[in-house]
Parts: sequence; C-alpha cells; structure tokens
Amino acid sequence: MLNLIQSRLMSAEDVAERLPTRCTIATSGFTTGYPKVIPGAYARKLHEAQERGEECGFNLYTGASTGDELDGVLARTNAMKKRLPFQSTPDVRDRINRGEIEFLDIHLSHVPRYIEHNILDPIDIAIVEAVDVTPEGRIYLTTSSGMTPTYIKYAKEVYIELNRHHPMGLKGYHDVFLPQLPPEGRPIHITHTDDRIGVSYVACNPTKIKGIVETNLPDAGHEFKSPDSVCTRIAEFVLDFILFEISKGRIPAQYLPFQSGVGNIANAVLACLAQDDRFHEIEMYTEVVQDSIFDLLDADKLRFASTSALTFSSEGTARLHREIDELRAKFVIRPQEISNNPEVIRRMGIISMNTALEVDIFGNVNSTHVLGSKMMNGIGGSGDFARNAYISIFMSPSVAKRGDISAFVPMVSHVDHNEHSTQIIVSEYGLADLRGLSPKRRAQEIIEKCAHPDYRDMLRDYLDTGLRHAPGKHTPHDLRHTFDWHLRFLETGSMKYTPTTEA
Ligand code: 0RQ
Repeated sequence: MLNLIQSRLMSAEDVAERLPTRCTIATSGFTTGYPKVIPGAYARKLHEAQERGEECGFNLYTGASTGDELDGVLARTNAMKKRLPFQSTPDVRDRINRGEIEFLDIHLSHVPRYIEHNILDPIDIAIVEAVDVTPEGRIYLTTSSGMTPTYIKYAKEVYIELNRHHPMGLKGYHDVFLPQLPPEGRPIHITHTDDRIGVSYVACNPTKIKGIVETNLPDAGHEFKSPDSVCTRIAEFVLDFILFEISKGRIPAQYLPFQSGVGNIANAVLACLAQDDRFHEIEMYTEVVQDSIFDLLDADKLRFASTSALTFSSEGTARLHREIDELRAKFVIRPQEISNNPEVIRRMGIISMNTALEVDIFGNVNSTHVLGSKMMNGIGGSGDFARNAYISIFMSPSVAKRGDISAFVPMVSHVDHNEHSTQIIVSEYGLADLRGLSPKRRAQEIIEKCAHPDYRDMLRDYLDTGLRHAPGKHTPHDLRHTFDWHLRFLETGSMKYTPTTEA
C-alpha cells in the first residue's frame, strides 16, 4: 500500500491546476520556512488565465515576511487583493503603496483570533513547507512556525512542500500548542524559555492533505552587514544600560530573557554582547533569531532561545544543518500565538529591543510608515513585545537618507507605539530613559541624548515655541508647525531649514 506521501505526490503545476483563480491562500513562513515552488506555478497559471481575459484575485495570509519565491511572484500577477499581517518584499510594498493591495497591518498575536472568529475571509487553501508528514497527518515544519498550525487547522485543503534541503533533524525543534479561546482559555504554562507544552508536529486530518510536492530549495538567505559604527554605538549604549539596571537591582544578575527584532541593529546588539566580557550567558524569548545567535553560542553565552523562526543567512543555515543534533538542545520554535503571547511575555519579564523608523520628542514611535503614508513592512511583533515587556527599548540611527531625514521629530507622522508604552530610546548619540518623566522632560531627554546635533537646535526651538504658545503646557505641541519637518522633506528633499538668502 502506498504511504501518504507517495499517494499524494504531484508536481507544483498539478497543485496550481487545482487551485481556484479566486480564493484565500494561507501559507507557512515567518521570514523563513515559506513554500517556494507552488506559488510560482500558481502565478504562471494566473498569468495565463489573465491573458484569456479571466478576472483573478486572491488573498494571501502568512506568519510574517517571506521571500520573492512567494510574495514577489504572486504580487507580480497583480491579482493579490489582500495581504496580511507583515511583508517586506519590494513588489508587495510597492503595490500596497500604490493602493492596489489592501494590507492589514496587525499585531502578530492578534491574527489567530481574527481567523478563528471569521473576521477575515475564511481560508480556502493552506500551503506549508515541511520536512516530513506521516500517514496520520503529522506535519513536521521546517525553520519557522508562525501562523502555520492555525492556518492548517482552519484551511479547507492543505498542500505540502516537502523540502529536502532541510535535514530530518529539524524534527523535535518545534513545540506546537494552540491556546483555547475565552472563556475556555487556561494559563499558558510557560515560565521558562525552554518549557515545552505541546508536540513537535502539527496534527492535520490526512484527508485534508490534497497534494505533496517535493522540493530541495534554500530560503533566500538573510545576509547581514558586519555592524557599522552607528550600530555598534547603539549596541554599546544598550549594553551599558542593562548593566546599569543590574547595578540598581532592577534587572536580576542572571538577566531576563531578551527579545530582539529583525535587522542589522538588533543583530549588532547581540553580536556586541557576545564579545563583551562583562556579560555572561543569556536566554532569549523572541520571535526571530538571526546569525548573531552563533556569536553567542561560540562565546558560550547562549543558554537557550525560544523563537518562532530561525532567520539565518545561507552560512548560518549551513551551520544549523551541520550541527542540527547539538543545536536542538538550544532552540525551540513556537507558533506566534505563543512566541508573541502577551500573557507569557508579561510573566517572563522580557527585555525587548526593536527598531523604530522615527520617534517624536514626547516618546511616540513610528515603526511602519515612511512620512506618514507609505508602508514599510508592518508592526509585526514589535507591539506585542513593546507593550508587555519588562523593559522596552527602541533603537534608531539618528538620521536617515544621508542626514536629510531626522529620526527624531516634533511629532511622529504615524503612531505604532505610543508614549505610554515606550520607555528607553537609543540612537548612536545616546540613550534616553523616559521612565518616570513628564512629556516636557521626555522631550528634553530625547533632544539632548538621541537627536543628531544638526537637528538639536531645531527641536529645542519647537519645544520652546510650544512652551510659550501651546494652550496646554503638559504636552506643548505647536500645532501650526507639527508636521513642518515632513512637509519640508517632501518639498525640498531635506528636513533641515533652507536658509533664506536675505541677510
Ligand atoms: O531605506 O533601504 O531605502 O535606505 O528605511 O532602514 O535603517 O535599514 O533599518 O532594516 O533595521 O528596518 C523599522 C523598518 C527598520 C524595521 C524598520 C529608511 C532607511 C532605509 C530601512 P533604504 P534601516 P532596518 C520583529 C519586530 C517593525 C516590525 C518589527 C521594521 C529603510 O525594524 O520593519 O519591529 N520594524 N518587528 O533609509 C524615512 C525615516 C526613516 C527612513 C529609516 N525616519 N523616514 N525613511 N528610513 N528611517 C520582527 C517581526 O515582526 C517579524
């Protein structure tokens, strides 16, 4: 008798043939672990249907960002109607910003409930990447978990890409557990980063698995730059601050688990921590781990990391494969319902470190919108962590676009994390500790510690004017000029004042 894999084996084109040209597709993928061949075949099918004059349109749900083999090829069909909850592919981003794709920018921890409560269009098809699937329908995922367990549960049909690029040794990395909805919800029994409360596979009724495609493809590598001087300065301020907090007894000497966002700054903080003799072993409770985790491992400074994805460069992935059995004792991969769960984050006392696009002098943070209207990637998990962390740190270079944009502005052009949730702000010039400060004092702290020197006088001026003219002196905004900086950049290409020629 044929086993499940043999009986469902087909080509990506066979799967595409079965997929409707109008449907809602949910896939695995949280930076890595997304399907890589079925989307391309489906895109070709859509192009052909469009050439015949057929109207096509699909929604795409994932865990977080994915690669060009999924997001890129599907965006280029121009048939993607709705996308959630996070993306970072230029072709998707452009279409969102041209108003062609409806993008739902949702806290990652909120997505499962929206699915379960049918707030979103129901899922017709789930396409997931796995290393193995058993006759009973146990699906063993690759390097990410994300939303996959929930998508498999609610999809009408499931297609699997069995990716032979990854070793079977990935089995055992995952801990799959989905909490019940209220009123049946019970406490989630995670009190330590390495607690396991579920099983190592996603259970699926085998009759729902309609097709299996074999692949042998890596994820698009997440290459990291070696930390530049700006990233290194930011990292040094963060590390000094953590040691200061320990000296004050506000962080225990054995630390608290760290959460670290995506990108070069987050990677640099952990890489610098690995080299810093003042630090010993740490733990992580986070949603992505990047290559800097290997610096920690090599320095014998990683006790354990709980994550929703292993987001490695090609070099990092090769090392994971080489050391797959030893590293299993160091990592657990959890669904984002658990990695980003506010209950667990609050209980464990996380030190959260995320990157901001811009911060205003009163402490509001914009992580998503360039100049107030253009979507960058999405809020992702930064809100889940920042709001519920024990200590929440936001980091940003003081300027962008060769100095023409100040990351520190009178008022952010979009708010993702408001002044009530933010605590510590860091640039390459210094660290502003906003805890216990009124808005006026926060403004002074941010201007003097974080802003680029070229913009400090302009910010002081804005604050002084507000203190003189604002009807309320609590948060002294000068509403006539709140967005002058953004408007000036749009008009002149720089946020700096253009000096007038009149003497
Ligand atoms: O543009 O590439 O065209 O030069 O923004 O900036 O400095 O490379 O920063 O890659 O670390 O991303 C906030 C977007 C930072 C990211 C953000 C321009 C700048 C450059 C990128 P160019 P950098 P990074 C865990 C947590 C939200 C989600 C999150 C993010 C580009 O960290 O998406 O934290 N965070 N999730 O030039 C205009 C400004 C700008 C600006 C920078 N003020 N105005 N442009 N740029 N500041 C992960 C998950 O949730 C999965």
